[in-house]
Parts: sequence; C-alpha cells; structure tokens
Amino acid sequence: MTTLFSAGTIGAISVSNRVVMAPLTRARADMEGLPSRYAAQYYAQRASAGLIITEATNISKQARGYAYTPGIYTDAQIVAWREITEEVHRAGGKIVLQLWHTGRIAHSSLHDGKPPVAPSEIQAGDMVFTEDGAARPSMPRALELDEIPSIIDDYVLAARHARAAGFDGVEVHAANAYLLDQFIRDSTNRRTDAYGGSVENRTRLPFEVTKAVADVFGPDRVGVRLSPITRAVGDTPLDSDPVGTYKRMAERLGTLGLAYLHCVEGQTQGDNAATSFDFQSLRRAFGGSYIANNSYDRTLAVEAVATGHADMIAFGRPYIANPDLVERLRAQAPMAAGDEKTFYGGGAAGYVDYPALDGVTAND
Ligand code: 8OZ
Repeated sequence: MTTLFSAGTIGAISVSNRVVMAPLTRARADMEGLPSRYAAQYYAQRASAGLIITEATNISKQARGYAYTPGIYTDAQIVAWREITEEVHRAGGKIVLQLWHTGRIAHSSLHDGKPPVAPSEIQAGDMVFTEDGAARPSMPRALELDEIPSIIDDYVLAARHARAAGFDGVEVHAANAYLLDQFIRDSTNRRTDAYGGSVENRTRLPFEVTKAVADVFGPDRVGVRLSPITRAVGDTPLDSDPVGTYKRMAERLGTLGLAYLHCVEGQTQGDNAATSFDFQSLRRAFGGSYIANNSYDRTLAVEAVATGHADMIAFGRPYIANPDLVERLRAQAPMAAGDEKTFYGGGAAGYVDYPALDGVTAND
C-alpha cells in the first residue's frame, strides 16, 4: 500500500516520500531578483521533502509584481539558482522551480512607472509589497494580441534557464489569480479575441504556455498549479463557473502527459475546503498524478494518500518553522509555530534558524 512515506515517482522525478514543500514567497531576494544568499541553506535544510517547489519566481522583468522576489531571467540569477539546486541535490532532495508572471497583481514602481500587463484593464484590490511598503496593485493595461507570443517566449526562456540551473523540473503557476489565472477567470478576462470569452479561449494561454514549457523540459518534468476557489491574491472574484471552467482546464492539461496537477483546495492561506468543491473531478479530468494542498495536517495527509485522494501532499506554512517536517510527521512529533513577523522580508532570522527536532539546525 502507498503511504505518505512511500517512495515513488511523480512524472520522471523519483521521490523518497509523498511530502511536498509547497511554494512559499519569503521576499528575501534583492531588487536584481537574486535569491537570498541564505536560500541554498534554507532549501537544503528542507531536502528531506519528497519534492521541493520553490517560491514563485519571475519569468521576466515584466512578470514582477512585488519587490524582493527572485527571477530566472538573468545570467546572475541562473548562477545563484544553480548553487541552490546543487545544495538540495547534495542533501538528497528534488527541486522544481515555480514559474511566475504576476500580471495585474503588480506595482508600477517595479516597471519604471509604467502599468503592469493583464488580460483586461481591471485593477486588483488587496496588496503587493513595494520598496516603500505595501501598496494597492496598479491599474494594468490589457495585453495586445500580438504581445501574447512574447509572453509564451518568456516562459520558454525561463524554463531553459531553469534547466541550465539544474532544476528537476518546473511548475507553471496558474493559480492565485496571477496572470495565467487572470486569463482563466471571466471576472478578470473581458477579452474579445482568441484568448477571451469562451472557456476554450480563456484556458488557451495557460495551455499554450504549459505545452511550450513541456517542450523544453519534457512533459513529465512539468507540473501546473491551479486554485479554482480562492479570492487571493488581489481580492479577485471567482470565475462564474469554477467547476466547469477548471475541469476543462484540467482536461486540456491532461492531454500533455505532465508530471502532475497541483491544486490549492480552498482559500490560499486559508482553510481546507476540499469538501465543498469536488477536487477529485479535476483530478479525474486531468488523469495524471495529483498533489493536494491547503491546511492538510498529519491525519488528513496520511488519509489522503492512503485512500488515493492524492499522490502527494504539499505543506506550505508548516515548512517555515519545521525544516524536518517529514521526520516530524513520521514520528508524530510536535510542530513548531512560525513567527509571522519574519514570513516576508529580512535575512537569516526566521528563515534558516528554525531547528530540527534534535535541536540542531539541519545541514549546518
Ligand atoms: C504571498 C505573498 C506574495 C506572493 C502566491 C506567490 O500566493 C504568491 C504569494 C504569496 O502564489
């Protein structure tokens, strides 16, 4: 029987257990998009996860929405990420890079005062962080139809860079109301061209991007993250038919032979709502491996893998303060609570100083 602690494979990636470190924005990169100098240590401390998905990483300068988030579009960034993948591999882990374009969840101060780009000219609510603190995302401008191929090209280039940096694969971030999800939802997409209107048209860009990225890495090293029922980020209204729309998205992605589909089963950073939305229908529509995420505790995670609800379970916030989460889950040991003041921004404190169970900071 497969358990949370069984080894296996997800696409072409062999994993030592079914625990995934979910992507976590920690806002410790510099303004050139170089990951924190502590990031190699941070990720290597967490290498006992079956799979690490990195923090969301900007595919281009245009993709940036927030200050202090890393990128994968310059040579220096590739070099910095290579050091991180090497440390994780040395510690026996597997790591994929999450490819991110924020779309309208972005601030013009990151774009020389110019507006960010989005499917349509509709401003997001909520917050992004800028060099001057939290701010409302700026009014975006709608992408021209003839600009869309260059967005796909940016994803392709980012995937090539990820391969050069030694990643085991990539995850396309099509969740949490960022650019690709802005195309999917009819609440943020009012286009009248081939990328708006029908479900077929609204799922076109995420599909084309994923297909293009799969051509770089091989489909079995590419996953996609979706979040059909979250308003975060940007206080974004849901699609008018989340079940139908995301089921079709999952079905289209299923034709590509990908490594996995990864779903945020509820409100991002909120409660688990897997009971109020039929995530298994998305999984069936996709037909491949499934990573479940959002507020799973040990009991839910063990059960979800044992019953075949999910192939792997991604833990986000618990990974902040529990570098040895797998060992703690295995031993049914107590979990440490993270300090919210150091979730975003800063340096080593609250990042690489959470001890493992034995009191020793992992991989020191
Ligand atoms: C928290 C703060 C900033 C960004 C996401 C990339 O929710 C994020 C994010 C989370 O996917």
